[in-house]
Amino acid sequence: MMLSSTICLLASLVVVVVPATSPSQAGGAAKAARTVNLTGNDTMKYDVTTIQAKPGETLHIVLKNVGSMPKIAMAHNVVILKPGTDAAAFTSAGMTNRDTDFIAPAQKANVLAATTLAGAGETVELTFKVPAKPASYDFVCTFPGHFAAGMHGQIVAK
Ligand SMILES: [Cu+2]
Repeated sequence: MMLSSTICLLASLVVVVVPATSPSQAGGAAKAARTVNLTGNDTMKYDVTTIQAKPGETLHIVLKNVGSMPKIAMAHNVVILKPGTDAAAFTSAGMTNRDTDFIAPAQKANVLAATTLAGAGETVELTFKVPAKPASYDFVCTFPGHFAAGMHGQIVAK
């Protein structure tokens, strides 16, 4: 048989280790998304409110609602806003828009990425490719009243 000997061709994997302090140059091959886990609870708080990121990296944000109240009364999401968006105005505009996860249709252009709403015990997620330019991105929970109660945070990309 021609195939009596096995030839293994090993593709050489080159692992490039970028120093943690590496500044602006974020170019190169797309890397796997980095997972960031958050929780939301019945006191309307995220457990993580600042997410440090590198410009150009892809974040996979996973939110778990660790509370126990019924979803109709207490649900959480993560909505990342375009820089410059007035987060208070954004969330109050959406308060009556239950069918669109409390995001006003007129405000949709200010959303860079969003999860759906998670009720008690549920997990929701989003993928966000951080733009190459260093910036900070507010994220909010759009469930009525939650932003005012402090349910918001920031992705700091630098
Ligand atoms: Cu919430």
